[in-house]
Amino acid sequence: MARSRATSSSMALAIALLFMTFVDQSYGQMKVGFYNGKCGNSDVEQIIFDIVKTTFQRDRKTVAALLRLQFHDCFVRGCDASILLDGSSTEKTAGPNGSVRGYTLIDTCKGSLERRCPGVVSCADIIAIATRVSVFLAGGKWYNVETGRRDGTISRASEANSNLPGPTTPVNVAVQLFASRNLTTEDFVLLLGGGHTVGFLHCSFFLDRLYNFRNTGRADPTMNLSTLSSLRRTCPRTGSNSVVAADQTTGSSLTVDNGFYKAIKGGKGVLQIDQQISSDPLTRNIVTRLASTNDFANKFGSAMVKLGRVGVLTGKQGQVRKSCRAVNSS
Ligand code: HEM
Ligand SMILES: *[C@@H]1O[C@H](CO)[C@@H](O)[C@H](O)[C@H]1NC(C)=O
Ligand SMILES: *[C@@H]1O[C@H](CO)[C@@H](O)[C@H](O)[C@H]1NC(C)=O
Ligand SMILES: CC(=O)N[C@H]1CO[C@H](CO)[C@@H](O)[C@@H]1O
Repeated sequence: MARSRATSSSMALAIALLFMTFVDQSYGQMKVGFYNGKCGNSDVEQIIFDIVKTTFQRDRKTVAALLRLQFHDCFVRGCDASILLDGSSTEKTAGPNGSVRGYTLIDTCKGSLERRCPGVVSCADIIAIATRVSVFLAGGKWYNVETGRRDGTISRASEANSNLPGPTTPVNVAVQLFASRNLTTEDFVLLLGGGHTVGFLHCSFFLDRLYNFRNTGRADPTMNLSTLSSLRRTCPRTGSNSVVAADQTTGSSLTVDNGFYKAIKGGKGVLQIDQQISSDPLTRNIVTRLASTNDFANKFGSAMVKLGRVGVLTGKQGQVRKSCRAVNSS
């Protein structure tokens, strides 16, 4: 009796172990500290930290560049650095990517790492590590990033055009788009607000709200009137290529904080979707909570970690590129 119980429990253990091995393979081998001991005596995350810090100290907008870069990479074919590939019709040539920046910073990190340990650190992981560093330097809480991603070999402009949401995408559609990437409604609100708390927006993306909202010939009635007149000064009806802060809370536009949620609660959202998450029944309670508690500070990092899991290539999938801008020639 006792013996057969022992046998069946060791059987169960063996099955559990087998199952865990299987799960481990199918869900990939990402983990915190994947590069520990893999780059000679060099600390991969420290090398990236130092480079991002130098760039950030020259230009605090580096955090916006990297957050948007990671979002656009992960939403198209997963977090596989496909956005970095050069070519005549790759993702970076697509309309929604027109103002994405940060490519040379990633090149600098890659160059430094290739000199120390060639072919070890993927470009997809560099994006995730560098973005985390910039979030921390801009006032966000430190979060541990999982690493072990491999780089993709395919990049298509058409896929960027069809997978990235736009400023007038309805909230419920955006929620679905995030859900299809295993991101909850709260993750969506955290990520949109965490990105747009530091970003700058070109007039063309919200001009309709200032002058001719849904062809009414008037401004969007949900916009705060003092924000409306200020945005109209920066963005006249025609001809402006200026930018305004997506976070209209005074003094908060370069900091990773919950200022964005406070701003949209006061009608100061700049993009249509930014304003709408404060009133849509799917998201408004989350916005209210993030505007008035420490939840954003505590949860943004884990939402970024989940963003970093979307569609990753691991193990023997993909490759580790030699240059982030080109697929390895075989
Ligand atoms: C429904 C979701 C989203 C929509 C429709 C959207 C749309 C946009 C648009 C239209 C711009 C303006 C680009 C320009 O003026 O050149 C922008 C900027 C930006 N977005 Fe989003 N976005 C979304 C979600 C996110 C997320 C999840 C993040 C990051 C976690 C993010 C980060 C940024 C940043 C940082 C900028 C400013 C870039 C800069 O200043 O260089 N966005 N977004
Ligand atoms: C609009 O913004 C102004 C200036 O920040 C603020 O005093 C006012 O309360 C806001 N209006 C509404 C309706 O939220
Ligand atoms: C979502 O999660 C499931 C189960 O963990 C996984 O199989 C799937 O690949 C994930 N989807 C994306 C887009 O990452
Ligand atoms: C870096 C890059 O290729 N940017 C392109 C993004 O898309 C716009 C619009 O198609 C192009 O004008 C940019 O050159």
